Amino acid sequence: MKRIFSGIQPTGEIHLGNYVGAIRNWVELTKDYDCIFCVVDYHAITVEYPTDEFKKRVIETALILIACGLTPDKCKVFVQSNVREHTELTWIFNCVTPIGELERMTQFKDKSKQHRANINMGLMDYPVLQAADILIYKAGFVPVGEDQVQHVELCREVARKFNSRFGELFPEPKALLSIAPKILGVDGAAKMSKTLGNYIGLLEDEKSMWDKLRTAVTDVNRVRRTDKGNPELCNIFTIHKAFSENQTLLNVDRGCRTADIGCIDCKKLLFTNLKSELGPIRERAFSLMKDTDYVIDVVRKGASDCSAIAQSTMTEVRSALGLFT
Ligand code: AQP
Repeated sequence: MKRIFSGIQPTGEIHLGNYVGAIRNWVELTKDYDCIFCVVDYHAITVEYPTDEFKKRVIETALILIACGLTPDKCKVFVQSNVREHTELTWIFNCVTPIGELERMTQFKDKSKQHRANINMGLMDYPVLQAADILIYKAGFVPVGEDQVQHVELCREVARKFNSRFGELFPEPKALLSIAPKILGVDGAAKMSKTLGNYIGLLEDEKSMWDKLRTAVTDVNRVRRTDKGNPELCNIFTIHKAFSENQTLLNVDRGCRTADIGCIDCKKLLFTNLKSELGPIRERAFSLMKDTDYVIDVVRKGASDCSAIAQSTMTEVRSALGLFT
């Protein structure tokens, strides 16, 4: 069975972009693949974060993954820093990764602008740690949103460079995109992102969800209710595609283009469908919040299983490098 690896940062509330761009697809993939999912806490420390809240954020992130359906009977879920071999392999990969490749990464450039006061080595090395996360499990596929495709490409290059210098050890993993690989934020401009704050959170209360949805930017050329819109230019329609049936999509598409329906009508339909899909997930999440010991047990067991795989890969790596062990 082919193996899949993917990760999510504990940098804040998990949002609709994370869900339809990644997590929902991860749940589907557990049916056909041996899946490993990771809360990547070492990636999250590349930017400023509140240390006193960090453990809680890590557990909440794992809790949401489980509530979405990534249960221990279907896959492994663990916390990155609990399997120390990831950082050991990162050092080795650093020695085969060209600096020029890291400098041209879009995320590095964006985050460097966002965090001018702390452009640290970790921010630049982020994709190398990601390559180690993936390759330490010899994963063949990496289901991600569009923003991470460039990093998966770099991971392939790291694997190639390692293999050509030290011998064939790693596969070249491929990115797998979901049906909604890029969801914009409620501003309709930037990618929906935890740190940009332009998101709708999976566990937000319904009133706040609706307030954000109601005021979210649609097709900017549709100024008045009577103007005809273009769904292809509307981020709300992109989200609709992830949550609504074909017939609803056809009706919304036609209604928008003819101005038979307004943006609020369209958003109300979406909100109904959002609530019906997210309702059970939210219920499970709220019930897991009363039993965080269960979540901790899941990630501890996940880490123990993953450590065994990671240690075995590192034995091969050390031998390929000719290290004294
Ligand atoms: N807006 C998005 N649309 C589609 N997919 C998305 N993903 C994130 N945002 C969108 C995918 O979700 C997975 C987990 O992402 P992450 O938490 O590791 O990091 P990220 O991509 O940097 O997400 P954020 O919310 O933007 O986090 P911050 O603000 O902390 O940087 C990934 O597969 C990602 O592609």
